[in-house]
Amino acid sequence: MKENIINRAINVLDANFQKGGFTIPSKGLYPFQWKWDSGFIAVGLAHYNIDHAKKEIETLLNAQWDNGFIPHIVFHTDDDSYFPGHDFHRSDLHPLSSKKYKSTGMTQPPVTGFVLQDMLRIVDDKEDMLNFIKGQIDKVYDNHVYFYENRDPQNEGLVYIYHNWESGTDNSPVWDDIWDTMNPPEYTFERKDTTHVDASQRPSKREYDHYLYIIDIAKQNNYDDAKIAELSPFLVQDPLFNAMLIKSNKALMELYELFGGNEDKIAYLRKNQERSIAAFNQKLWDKELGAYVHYDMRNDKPIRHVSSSSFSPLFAGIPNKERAEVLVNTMMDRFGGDDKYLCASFDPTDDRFNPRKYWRGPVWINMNWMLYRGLKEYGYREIAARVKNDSIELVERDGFFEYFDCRKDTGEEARKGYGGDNFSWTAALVIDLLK
Ligand code: 9WN
Repeated sequence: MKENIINRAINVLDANFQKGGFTIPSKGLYPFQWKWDSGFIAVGLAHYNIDHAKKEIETLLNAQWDNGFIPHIVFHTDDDSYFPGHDFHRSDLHPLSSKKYKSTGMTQPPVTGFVLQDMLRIVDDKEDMLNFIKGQIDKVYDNHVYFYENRDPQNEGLVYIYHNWESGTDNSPVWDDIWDTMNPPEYTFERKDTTHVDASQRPSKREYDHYLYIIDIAKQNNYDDAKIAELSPFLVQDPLFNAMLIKSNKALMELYELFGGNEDKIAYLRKNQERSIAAFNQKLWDKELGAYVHYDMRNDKPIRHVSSSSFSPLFAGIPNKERAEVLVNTMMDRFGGDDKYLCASFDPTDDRFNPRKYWRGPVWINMNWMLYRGLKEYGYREIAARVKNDSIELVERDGFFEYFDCRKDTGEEARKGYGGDNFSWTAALVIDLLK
């Protein structure tokens, strides 16, 4: 059974691998290369096709801008089955954008650092992988420098995101608080996602108006970070994004230490790491909720909802033991009922929870993969095992979907997998969980 599911996962990844040296997240729905998808995908590939794993990362890093920025989508082809495409995003507006690749002008969670370390963990031929990492690591380091130098206007140790697509958790109910502060124009455009996936599982038209409006403002300012920090109606310190940065900082420091030399880079990372962890625990911890939350910098207030992003700091080793205990209790109280799979993407006790809609409640395998590892690291072996088993059970029963209903009993509906089918990171991370 285990071998069978791994073989099926390999078939998904092989079918999604493109001639250009990258893997699409899902055929039809997502026809390009996405930043954080690529990282998770490379972890799965490293188990059985090291060349593809290396290529995946190399191709992504080739699209890096001259200021260290790595875009969230690299448009390797002219495929027009996705909206908004490169002609809407216009990365050429930024003077330092890649001349080789068209891309978006926004980024995604910085997973690449810890992914390099994971690739090294997985492969047998350590020397070969170390050589590969040596050739790539400075690009990832430059990306971290970009974040600290351009995305932290108040020099706090926490970086901002200016778009919900940068968070990776696109239509999380957390953003509803921000949409309430905005009134974007009604755009006329042709949605492509809802031709691939049932509209009830995707964001609404009005939500897309907000998404496009924020990009318009960034474009009017040629994607200038300082201008965006000054003008974007969406400016958020996101716990998931910052936890990924912290996790990857740690990986980069450990890898550089392994290579020897690079003292200046290690010192830079260490200084920022300490500041980041302190600021994270001080600013993003909500004592009353017993969880980490997002902070709305534009309106200067915390966004007080619990989501799967609230637990991602476990993966990055951010809370101390006592705080981790509070956090895990919050998770089990709100998300952990026997009637549910772990872990819903949004608080099932909150009015905004929707078990079928994208980031408003369904289980996502990448979040579970990080949660599993974080829980294990803090010694919560049983809960970690439940997260792993739930993930495998959902995939085994329904297939390699993008997200899954978190309710065990969905009444009449037989299927619990939603969104894109044959979804690459679901396949990749199932391989890693099972190996
Ligand atoms: C926008 C590719 C991406 C993931 C995101 C997920 C979804 C895109 C979309 O798909 O977002 O980036 O069009 O909905 O939310 O996490 O990286 O799989």
